[in-house]
Amino acid sequence: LKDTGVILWLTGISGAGKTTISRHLEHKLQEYDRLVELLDGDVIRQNLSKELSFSREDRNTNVRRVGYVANLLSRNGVIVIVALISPYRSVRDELRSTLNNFVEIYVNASLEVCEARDVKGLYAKARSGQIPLFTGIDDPYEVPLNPNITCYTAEEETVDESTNKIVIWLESMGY
Ligand code: GGZ
Repeated sequence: LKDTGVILWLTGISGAGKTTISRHLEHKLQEYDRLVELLDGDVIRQNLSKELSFSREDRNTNVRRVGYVANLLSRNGVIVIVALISPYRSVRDELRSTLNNFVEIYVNASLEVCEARDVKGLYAKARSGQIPLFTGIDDPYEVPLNPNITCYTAEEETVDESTNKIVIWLESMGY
């Protein structure tokens, strides 16, 4: 991989596998001796975006903030992996058109599958009304219409396959 920075933006609903793929990808890219930084929604919301709610406005603020930081890093040659639900198409498109080297990666697993897995028990809480505005339950997720890459994480691909798909794409695009 050549040494320009890039923003690998993983979008998808909770439990689709954004964090899992991100961690694998991080390790894989480090094998190429590249600087890699992971910006994960779960972690970002504990520090950089601590005061933000899950309203549409606050989610979009979160997404724009992370886009801003990702840009600072990527322009200095870092490979930035972002794992955010980022449910609204308009703001994703805004970043895609304003940021250099922005790669939109749709981590695609159906709500049915994610809810059945319910790794963190969040879907059950959302269904019982304990978490309002939960993406996929009572808040929208707008699927990417033209992502650069789609990872099918329900049953179709293993984590390794999804990760390799991204690396191969980067190589084929000259990164
Ligand atoms: C969606 C929520 C919510 C609501 C808490 N809706 O899968 P997780 O648990 O570990 O990661 C999710 C994280 C979502 O934060 P993001 O910053 O990625 O979202 S956004 O891009 O929309 O700003 C989920 C948890 O926080 N979580 N409440 N209401 N996910």
